[in-house]
Amino acid sequence: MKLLVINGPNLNMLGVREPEIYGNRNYAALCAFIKEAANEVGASCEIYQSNHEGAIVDKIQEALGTFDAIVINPAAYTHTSVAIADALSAVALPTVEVHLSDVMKRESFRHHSFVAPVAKKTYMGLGFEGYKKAIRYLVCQEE
Ligand code: CA2
Repeated sequence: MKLLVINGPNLNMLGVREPEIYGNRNYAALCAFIKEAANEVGASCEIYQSNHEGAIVDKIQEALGTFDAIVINPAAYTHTSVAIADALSAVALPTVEVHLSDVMKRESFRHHSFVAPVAKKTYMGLGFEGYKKAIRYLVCQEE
């Protein structure tokens, strides 16, 4: 199975600030963790990070015919982007939403996700482990 993992704005800043929310490990460590999680279940994966909404929409559209499933942490666009939700809906690839932090325990503006209704599942508050769970759910139907 070919997985596309998309990380939204500012996730490339991991490990630089706000360790109490996002942990001490940096973005390179997250990418290594995701690659390892995919390897463990025999999947290939491409990891894409962008700070730009339109670039993420383009990447989702390009996934059609190239990838079998999408793992996405849309970061702040989770709470604002109809365009990203529409793109996921348009390509109709099995998608799992991931958040490092538990957004339901944070500010109320983070409680709503435009992506959740088009995702098969959402993992939040599990740190890096959420990406592994998303990959295992898509590849092995493991909850
Ligand atoms: O918990 C998550 O994974 C989020 O998607 C992260 C987003 C936030 O806007 C969502 O509400 C929840 C923010 C990612 C920014 O990450 C930073 C990492 C280090 C320093 C500053 C920001």
